Amino acid sequence: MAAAAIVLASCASDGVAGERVEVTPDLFMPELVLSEWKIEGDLVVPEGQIIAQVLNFGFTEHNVGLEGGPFSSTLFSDEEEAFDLGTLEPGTYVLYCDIEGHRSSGMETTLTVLAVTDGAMTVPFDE
Ligand SMILES: [Cu+2]
Repeated sequence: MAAAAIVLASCASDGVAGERVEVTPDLFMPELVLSEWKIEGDLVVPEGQIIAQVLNFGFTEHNVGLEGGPFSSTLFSDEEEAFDLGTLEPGTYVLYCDIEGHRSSGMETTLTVLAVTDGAMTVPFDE
């Protein structure tokens, strides 16, 4: 089961510090939304295999990936792709666009992976 994707029963992005968010094993794709010059979307996810739906809402090409890890394809405007980030342990990871100049323009953010205990994860901060 560890390799399976996990569903967020409610959107963790709306979480309040200390809240327990139930997660159940199922197919769920956090969304990562790319535009000029930011990476937005579901940036708090449960541990395990993370398959994100990457959407390029920008005007130009973008991609997204983990520092030291896999990268999505480079997507044209309005393209999207299912992107397997791999199986992630709890912690924080840097996501960025590796097209020249984009990261320094702001296309970098933090992905927070939370531990799942007893079928739920605890949101550590307000968003
Ligand atoms: Cu970019």
